[in-house]
Amino acid sequence: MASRAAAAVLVLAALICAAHSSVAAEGLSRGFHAASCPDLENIAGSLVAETFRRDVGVAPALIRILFHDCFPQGCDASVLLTGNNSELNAVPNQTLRPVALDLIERIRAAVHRACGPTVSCADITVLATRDALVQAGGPHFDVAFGRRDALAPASQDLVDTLPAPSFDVPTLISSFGNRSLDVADLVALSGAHTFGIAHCPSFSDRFTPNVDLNPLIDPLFARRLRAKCAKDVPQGTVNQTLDVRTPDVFDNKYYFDLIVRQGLFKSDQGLIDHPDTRLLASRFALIQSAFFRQFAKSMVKMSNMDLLTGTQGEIRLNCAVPNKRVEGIETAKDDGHTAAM
Ligand code: HEM
Ligand SMILES: *[C@@H]1O[C@H](CO)[C@@H](O)[C@H](O)[C@H]1NC(C)=O
Ligand SMILES: *[C@@H]1O[C@H](CO)[C@@H](O)[C@H](O)[C@H]1NC(C)=O
Ligand SMILES: *[C@@H]1O[C@H](CO)[C@@H](O)[C@H](O)[C@H]1NC(C)=O
Ligand SMILES: CC(=O)N[C@H]1CO[C@H](CO)[C@@H](O)[C@@H]1O
Repeated sequence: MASRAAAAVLVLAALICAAHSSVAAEGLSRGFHAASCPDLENIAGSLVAETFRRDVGVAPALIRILFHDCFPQGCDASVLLTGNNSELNAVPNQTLRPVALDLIERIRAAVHRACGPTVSCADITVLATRDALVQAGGPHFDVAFGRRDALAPASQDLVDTLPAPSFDVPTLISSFGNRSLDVADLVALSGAHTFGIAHCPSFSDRFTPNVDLNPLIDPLFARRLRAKCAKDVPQGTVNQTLDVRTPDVFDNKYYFDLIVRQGLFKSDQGLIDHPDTRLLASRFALIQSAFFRQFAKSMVKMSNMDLLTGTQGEIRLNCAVPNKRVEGIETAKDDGHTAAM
């Protein structure tokens, strides 16, 4: 009798553990801010919606910021820091958009005004991205809270681990694999290129006269890119939508682009050509719900990479500046994207 009860308890415990781990990374929980900041999600949601009405580009801008935050050293808002050795000054970040950096800081200011400094910039970045993705037509992904902010930016070496658009599929698989992201994560998360823009220097390998035809590119598409971009390298003042079909909507049209060889980057186009990724990319082109399901799953994984929790890091009082600088000689006014508080 007793052993049966014990077994039942064990089974129950195992079930609870399994359910728990699927919901949140260690140290995070859905209700982390429920008591200390009950209005968090309302405040963030309405600021995201209001900004999206003004500029739909805020949605792709946010999700790219999240990727560039999480991938190098974890989702710790390190990418938001300004200053000498900041990640924002590193090459891949030169095109992160101010409208989204500003929005994150405006949410932080409003949330801290309502609740005190209880919510990190890292949590706010994930939350704002979740809401913006839904605004743009994408799937809802599950967000648990409790992230803390980094004290300093990631090193240049770590920022350099961000994948480049010139990568072939084996190199992309290696790059993602190094961060515990698998092939399904790669194919799905690349689908974020279904909205937003790129600047000409990012895809000059796709329109130069002796264009590398592996993977193939639609010749008419290549000619259009050349006409638009040939004179804009290396300046990068001209932009091109990543998805030529529905540039502002989060849907599965990106995978259609790949089928007709109108993927903008070599890293995109390769996904439909390489045997390791072709089946999944085709499936996502055919079945949007399959793409959305995997995308939501992969976003949970990405937004829980290498977190600071508990007493690690800090709750930043200005997303662009470590607290020791806010309190020190340098004031927040010196920095790029600050909101009045
Ligand atoms: C698979 C490897 C990836 C490569 C090589 C890559 C590369 C790039 C490049 C070069 C740009 C254009 C930058 C510019 O010229 O302005 C870009 C834009 C973008 N990327 Fe990626 N990316 C990758 C993965 C991701 C992931 C995982 C996400 C998010 C889940 C993402 C989301 C975006 C978005 C939304 C934009 C448009 C940003 C905007 O409109 O402001 N990318 N990416
Ligand atoms: C940035 O570098 C300059 C020159 O090396 C230095 O004077 C300044 O204090 C640094 N600022 C920060 C925030 O570290
Ligand atoms: C993945 O990690 C290995 C071992 O550190 C490294 O040699 C390789 O270059 C990495 N792959 C990519 C694409 O960064
Ligand atoms: C992209 O280019 C279009 C057309 O030239 C321009 O109106 C728009 O402001 C640009 N977007 C960004 C974010 O620079
Ligand atoms: C958004 C942002 O801060 N971008 C910066 C990236 O780095 C370049 C310098 O390399 C700055 O000019 C940009 O302002």
